Amino acid sequence: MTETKEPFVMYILEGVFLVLLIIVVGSVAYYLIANPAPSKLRQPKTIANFTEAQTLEVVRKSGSMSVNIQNTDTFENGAWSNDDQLFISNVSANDSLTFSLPITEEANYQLVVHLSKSYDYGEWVIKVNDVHAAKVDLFSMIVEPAGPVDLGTHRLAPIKNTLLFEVVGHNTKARPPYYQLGMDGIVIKRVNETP
Ligand SMILES: [Ca+2]
Repeated sequence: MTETKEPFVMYILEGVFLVLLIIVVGSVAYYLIANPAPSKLRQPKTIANFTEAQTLEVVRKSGSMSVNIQNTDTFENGAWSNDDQLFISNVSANDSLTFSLPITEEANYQLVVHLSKSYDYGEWVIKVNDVHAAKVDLFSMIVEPAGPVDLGTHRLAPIKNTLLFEVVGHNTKARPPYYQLGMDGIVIKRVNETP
């Protein structure tokens, strides 16, 4: 009887060993999947003379637009300053949103806005002090930074200077709700050249 028990015990021990091995390997694999090493793409972007969008005062918004800070660390394509953007949602056709630019001294300033693209973002016209500065189509199949949009050089005094975003349509490939907007922030850089 003892001769037949020894192999049986060995089978049991081997089985227990295999189960433990599977548990250990599975746990390590789960940890690696759940806690991936941070990608370099997800490190926040550093931009000189940058003002975060959420620090701009909203002086006017039409309709029932919602303006919220959105964390961008789950977006895998590209990097955003401070790992966030100002997300403008619940936008209807012809809606507009106006910010105030923080200017403390009269000078010439180059303005460069950093926006985002996504499958449900709209086409927007951007105006500085009511003067047309750019038109952008923010549609993309993926969520990604739109790249710098140069709004030109402007002579700005420390009065109420406005940065207006006006929705003018959407790409034919855009998906509902079509007209959204994401803004990382704006470069406000003092320059010598005149507008
Ligand atoms: Ca930002």
